[in-house]
Amino acid sequence: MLIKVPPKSALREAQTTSESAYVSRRSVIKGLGAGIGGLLLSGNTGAVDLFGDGVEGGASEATPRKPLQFSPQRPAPDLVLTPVDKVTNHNNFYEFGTGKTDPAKYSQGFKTEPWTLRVEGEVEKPGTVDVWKLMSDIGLEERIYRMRCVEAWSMVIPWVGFELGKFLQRFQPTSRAKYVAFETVYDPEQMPGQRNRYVGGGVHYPYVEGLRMDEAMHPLTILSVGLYGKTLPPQNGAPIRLVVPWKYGFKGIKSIVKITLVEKMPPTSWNKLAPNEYGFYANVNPDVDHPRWSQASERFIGPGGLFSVKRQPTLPFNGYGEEVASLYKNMDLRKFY
Ligand SMILES: Nc1nc2c(c(=O)[nH]1)N[C@H]1C(S)=C(S)[C@@H](COP(=O)(O)O)O[C@H]1N2
Ligand SMILES: [Mo]
Repeated sequence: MLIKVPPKSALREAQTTSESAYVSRRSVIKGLGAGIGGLLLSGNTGAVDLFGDGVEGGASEATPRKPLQFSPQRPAPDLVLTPVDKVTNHNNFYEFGTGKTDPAKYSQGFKTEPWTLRVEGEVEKPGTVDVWKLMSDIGLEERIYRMRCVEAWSMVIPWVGFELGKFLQRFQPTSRAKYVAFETVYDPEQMPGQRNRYVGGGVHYPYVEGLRMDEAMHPLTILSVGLYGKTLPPQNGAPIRLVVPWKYGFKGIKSIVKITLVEKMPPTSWNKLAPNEYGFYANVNPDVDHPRWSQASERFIGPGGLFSVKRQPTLPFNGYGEEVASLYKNMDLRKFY
């Protein structure tokens, strides 16, 4: 069994664990109080299914959905996990409505099988991946990350996933690849918010997001396929979604069907809707307020009722500054918000 090596910059210690037969080692990464548990599930063949320009075998041979069996780890001592019922019942997924409980209510029949993810653009080897097969091949790990929504609430979530950078490398990005564009599935029949402008909060669908290439390749950036050791529920972006822990939550695009490597900065959904309120970078920053509210503090949704949320100071880069601040060293973060 291969062992996941976490980013060197952030490695604090490695511990053995016997919590699960699948788990060979747990690594704890610490950066500015942010804990990241890294571990690997099952053997890693190192192979992603690249099928050239088509999906192997066609839909009839698509890999069936298999539930994830992953033992959640304990977070670093200074991190308190948001209970799973809050992670899965307080969501933003406007395709299913703008209320916080709408996604949990209206996404339960959402069909995520089969699911393919297309990677194209500035790559030597474009391809289409069977996402359920990918999950069994790529080597999954758990990452416990802070999550900070631009609306000023926050959670701590144990994700299951893999590094986006390692995944992208397999398609061989060209030297012209400067940005990565992501797209959510467009399926108005299944997504009421895509059928009706009011239900969908006025967002122009499909939801799109983007990262600069160095952000996409950063080891903290993951594609997630699970949380709390289980397959991602539909309301959290099943079967595959982006997690960029130092950025506001809206960068974490859900239910992704396409990734395109591009030369120019791609359009992003919230930026298109309200460019003065939501930038492309969207790095968590206590010093740059949203035009309509302060970002200096946040309401942490932890154990206890939704009404016992704790006010706490917002951390620059959401607590991951040690790892990522250098990506922005010559940039005015007030201008590039
Ligand atoms: N496709 C899509 N992705 C999305 C959103 C959305 O409405 N549609 N909302 C974003 C916002 S604002 C946040 S805060 C996070 C919420 O993720 P969670 O519900 O898993 O906590 O998803 C992001 N990804
Ligand atoms: Mo958000």
